[in-house]
Amino acid sequence: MLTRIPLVDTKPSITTFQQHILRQQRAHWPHATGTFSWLLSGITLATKMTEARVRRAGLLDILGSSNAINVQGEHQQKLDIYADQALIHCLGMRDSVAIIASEENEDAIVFDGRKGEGKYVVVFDPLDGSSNIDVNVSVGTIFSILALPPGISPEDDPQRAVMQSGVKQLAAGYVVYGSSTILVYTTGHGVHGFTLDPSIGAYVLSHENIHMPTNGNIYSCNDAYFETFPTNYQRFLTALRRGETGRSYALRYIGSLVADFHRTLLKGGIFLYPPTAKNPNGKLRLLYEANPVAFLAEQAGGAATDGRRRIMEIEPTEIHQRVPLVVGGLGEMQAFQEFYSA
Ligand code: P6P
Repeated sequence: MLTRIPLVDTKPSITTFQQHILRQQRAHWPHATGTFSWLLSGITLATKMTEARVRRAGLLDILGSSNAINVQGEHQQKLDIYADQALIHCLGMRDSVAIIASEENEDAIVFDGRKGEGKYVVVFDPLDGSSNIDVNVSVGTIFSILALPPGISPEDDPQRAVMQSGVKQLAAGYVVYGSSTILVYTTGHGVHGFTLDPSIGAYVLSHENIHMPTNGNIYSCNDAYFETFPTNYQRFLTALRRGETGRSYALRYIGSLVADFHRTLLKGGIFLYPPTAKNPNGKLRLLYEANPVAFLAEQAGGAATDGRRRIMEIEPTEIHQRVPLVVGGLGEMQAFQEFYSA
């Protein structure tokens, strides 16, 4: 006697990041071999390792500086070091990765013995916003994936292989370790967000096809430096505050790029880190902060400039190069441009 098995709804109630990558691969790169997807899974694994530490930072007594100083001359928080090592370890296990560059390491790292297997370059800020770790404010990991340029041997010229303009990015994303842990990424086919479900240890699709609102009601910058911003930035911010751009705004500034950008991506508005007296070229890094943020912003319908130029068209001249960053919805970016160019 046959036992009837009740029909099961096979429509997935959840889509994991891994499933989403494979779906994107089938849709856009049907002939792909899966090495790119395998690479992305290495990044997500490293962020889960970091997330576990971030969640328990206070308990593990790893708060506070490790007394090491990184290439930026900043006191390295122990979590910075852990996050950096987790990414180096996980990406080192992916034969398709030829070179990595990190905010925490002066020079690019070449994975030797890849015998031509290495096809990708990965640049990252392993733990952005580290100055906020001790006060339990959101921090994040930012990454950008590029192809190894043809004709460049990783061993011979790793720096040149890393220094590519943002339009060459194959994928970019971030993980924000906040009230929940959210991964947001793009491969050039929209921007998608995944929330980490600790009960199953998987990133689950929670924000499909994110679009940045054309106009928002929040502007974000470190107001303490206002007096040292260039006058065109001051003119724009003063007009914004007075409602002269036609909308009213609130100021929100967390001091962690990933958290400030994540809010701008979802709510719209504008984030600015202008040139200042202390950082005349801006503070944020082109390769592993501004470029991935710009790729995501543009894919979500927004824009990102250094005040004048499209971020993604800037040709890098050094790995840790700083740039001013203005990123937001098209409405605010247009208003900024009018004041900047006036
Ligand atoms: P400031 C954090 O240290 C960081 O690198 C970014 O995450 C953040 O946007 C910026 O610096 C904050 O800098 O000068 O406002 O403290």
